[in-house]
Amino acid sequence: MVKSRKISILLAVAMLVSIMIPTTAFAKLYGDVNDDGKVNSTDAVALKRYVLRSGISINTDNADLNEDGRVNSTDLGILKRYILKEIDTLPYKN
Ligand SMILES: [Ca+2]
Ligand SMILES: [Ca+2]
Repeated sequence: MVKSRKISILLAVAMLVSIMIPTTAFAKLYGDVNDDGKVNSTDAVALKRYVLRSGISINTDNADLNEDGRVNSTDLGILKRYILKEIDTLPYKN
């Protein structure tokens, strides 16, 4: 009886972990430069500041929108176009 309860608790924990991991800890949201879970003009502002070397910290993994390994004005241009709905999906490679 006690053993089966332990197993069901373990199963419940395992299920919770498997549900939570893809959506939180390791999720990558391209364009979410400030890591708030949304892609909007705030991210463009943050990325612009970063590109202009104003010393702010951003999520550079999410900011490399053309996946060239660098975060620069090209990525800023892509993010602006994405926010303006000129691009449907990120990352954007051309
Ligand atoms: Ca954001
Ligand atoms: Ca890039």
